[in-house]
Amino acid sequence: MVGGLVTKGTTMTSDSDLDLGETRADVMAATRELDGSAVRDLLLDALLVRGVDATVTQVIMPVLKEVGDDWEAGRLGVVHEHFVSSAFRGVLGELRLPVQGGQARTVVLACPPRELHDLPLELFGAMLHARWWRVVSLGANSPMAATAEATRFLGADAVVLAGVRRTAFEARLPSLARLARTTPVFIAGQGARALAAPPPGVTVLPDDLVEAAMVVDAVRGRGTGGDADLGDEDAAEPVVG
Ligand code: B12
Repeated sequence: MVGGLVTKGTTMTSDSDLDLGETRADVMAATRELDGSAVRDLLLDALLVRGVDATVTQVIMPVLKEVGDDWEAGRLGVVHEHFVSSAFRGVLGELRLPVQGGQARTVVLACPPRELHDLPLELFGAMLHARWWRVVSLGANSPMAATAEATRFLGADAVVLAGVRRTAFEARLPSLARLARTTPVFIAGQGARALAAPPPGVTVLPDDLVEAAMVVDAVRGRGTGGDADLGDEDAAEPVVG
């Protein structure tokens, strides 16, 4: 079965009607088999034929959700969760060619302190990259001070933070509001959506990744990133290992 998947994946189809439902099932099957080259070939095929938006929203995110749900239910092991995260990151990394030129805008991506669920944000970064954004990702559990520093250093045009837990944002509202004075700040994920109200100047992104990418992509011009400073509440930021 896995050999069949590899064969299919390496045959780069030119068919624009490539069935992403089928690809999704095949990626899921390859994940159960821990077959990294099959996952890679299937995803590269889909990315080349159907593009980043469709592949992320119709294949990668659903597989991520299914693996997460199966893991929680005990149908898959922690090994599958780690395997799929690593395989997806690898494929997306292969696509990330340098974005340069006057039209390129820069976005800083980060998960707030203590937030470890960074994979959906990385996938979102691939979608912004496909829209000619230079994506600078700080990853999981990023101190707000680091996010502000990167924003200032890069003169970033936008900042996107994502988190599953509401508390990841609740403790950071003053820092987020300060950052939003100089640079457009977007927050996303279940934690952001669960906030009673976002801090002033901060936009909550919709769960739909394509819609969310369009919201961020509407940002024009280079932000100053200038006076982004550190919040007092970040001073004694513990770092999760
Ligand atoms: C994989 C996973 C992990 C991985 C994270 C891997 C990674 N690098 O991302 C690891 C092992 C690190 C992890 C750790 C923990 N996790 Co966890 N994890 C999950 C799991 C199984 C899948 C999450 C996932 O990726 N889902 C797939 C995405 C596609 O779905 P989604 O998160 O619902 O996102 C949707 C939207 O919110 C939106 N979205 C999400 N992010 C973004 C970002 C942008 C920019 C946009 C536009 C949209 C968007 O897109 C999706 C569209 O529907 C979930 C349970 C589940 N079945 O979902 C638990 C879950 C999220 N984890 C949970 C918890 C509690 C933890 C831990 C505290 C302990 C634990 N029980 O394991 C730790 C530490 C967490 C921390 N400090 O941050 C809880 C969160 C509960 C809560 N809301 O507070 C969950 C729900 C499990 C549960 N039922 O208890 N986890």
